[in-house]
Amino acid sequence: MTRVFVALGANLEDPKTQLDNATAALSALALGNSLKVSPYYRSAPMGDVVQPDYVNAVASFETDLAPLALLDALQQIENTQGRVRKERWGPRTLDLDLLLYGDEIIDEPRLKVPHYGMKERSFVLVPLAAIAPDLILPCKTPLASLISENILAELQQLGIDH
Ligand code: 5RY
Ligand code: CA
Ligand code: CA
Repeated sequence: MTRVFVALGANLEDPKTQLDNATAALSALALGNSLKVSPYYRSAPMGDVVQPDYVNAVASFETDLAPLALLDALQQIENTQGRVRKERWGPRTLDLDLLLYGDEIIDEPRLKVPHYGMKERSFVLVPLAAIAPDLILPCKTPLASLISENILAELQQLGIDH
């Protein structure tokens, strides 16, 4: 039995409903009553693609699925909710990213865990902290220090003194 964390993102076709439907589907993967879901956060799109704002959240649950079986299940939920693969990093009805699989480090062609971008993305770190404030990543870094670093980097980019 392993506790896993999954990032949810949507910016097409009523994003909040997409996240509601996705969390209902995730609850079917979760053992017992282990599912936790963060609040939903509206966030400006990161990356170079012009696209609508996102609604982001993070869910966590316990599972007996192996990592690749879990990845298959997440991709099936994306497909069921009308995910169409067009441009890279473009808008989507639902994106589910496996962030953490217990404290395992996985480096396979189909699956890299921890998720490569999570340490630099407030739209992942902030909802993650809402359900797991004391989390330490497999690299031993506390989540709270990643959030502080991110806030400092964002202030620096804006040219705000601190
Ligand atoms: C950067 C580039 C591409 C960050 C950067 C992506 C989401 C990224 C998003 C999402 C929000 C994407 C991947 N620098 N913006 N942009 N939420 N996904 N707010 O889920 F994330 S495309
Ligand atoms: Ca993503
Ligand atoms: Ca993804």
